[in-house]
Amino acid sequence: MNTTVEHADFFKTLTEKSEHGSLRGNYEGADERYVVRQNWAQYTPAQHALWRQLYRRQASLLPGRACDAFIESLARLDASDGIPDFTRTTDALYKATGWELVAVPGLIPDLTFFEHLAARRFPVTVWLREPEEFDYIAEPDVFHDFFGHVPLLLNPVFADYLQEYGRGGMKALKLDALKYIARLYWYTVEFGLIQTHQGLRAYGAGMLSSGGEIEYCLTSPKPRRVMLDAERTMRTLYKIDSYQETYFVIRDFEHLFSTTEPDFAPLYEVLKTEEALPADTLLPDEKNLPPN
Ligand code: HBI
Ligand code: FE
Repeated sequence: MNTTVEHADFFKTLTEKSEHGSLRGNYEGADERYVVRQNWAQYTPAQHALWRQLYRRQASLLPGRACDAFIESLARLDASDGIPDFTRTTDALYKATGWELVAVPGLIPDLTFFEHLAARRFPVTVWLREPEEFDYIAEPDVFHDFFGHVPLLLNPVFADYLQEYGRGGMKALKLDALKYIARLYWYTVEFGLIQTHQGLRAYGAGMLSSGGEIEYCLTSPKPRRVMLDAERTMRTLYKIDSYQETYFVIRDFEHLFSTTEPDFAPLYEVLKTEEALPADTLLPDEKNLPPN
């Protein structure tokens, strides 16, 4: 199976699944914002051990592949010993950038997700994958959400970007433009690359929490690597069940912030008249950046 699926459709399917009780999380105790108690004491020694294994493997892949801001911030989170207690992380995070972590059962509705981000609250899934899922898991778990997403919340510019993204998401829903803003999220927060003096580095949680794509995205000659541009990125379809066919590259986190800051309402009007671009598109005037 290797199909291009719209992110919005993907999440719609998941919402339907949750209504039929087949999303993995336990949504019963969730409040109206889908927040639950992490219940840290309930994690078993085996789950903490699996976390340490996941952490050790993934941390060993970061040098030369993840951007420095990610590596430095991950170390500051002090999360190598076991599944972290979110309240402890929040203490450090709140002091650094005013962000908090909230525990959620798993995927949550788009509007709720955006509202959390706009209020500088990052939703982190509470459950951990099973040992058989060490290398791949379809739904985000605590390892993906925490290891992949939380470190960069310590970076002030990225922290502001993600809040701005949440505000943009709320506006996009009103303008019937979810699929466009979801593509931007996918190609930045999940699968973004950044230029450095040492070459390309990963900053997206999707590849930073993946054993294979973290190397593929930087060195494989197969995928395209093009500079991030709001219109181009929001026009581009993406793969949810294979490595990406295109990565969008930022110069620095200011580039990311300034791309997201403008009011996208006029751009959505243009995008609605345009055909979406397949995930493997390279436009005639576009430079395909070389792999490392
Ligand atoms: N819920 N827990 C969780 N994590 C996400 O990344 C997420 C979500 N709900 C909706 C959603 N993402 C999308 O709206 C964005 O990825 C665009
Ligand atoms: Fe994610």
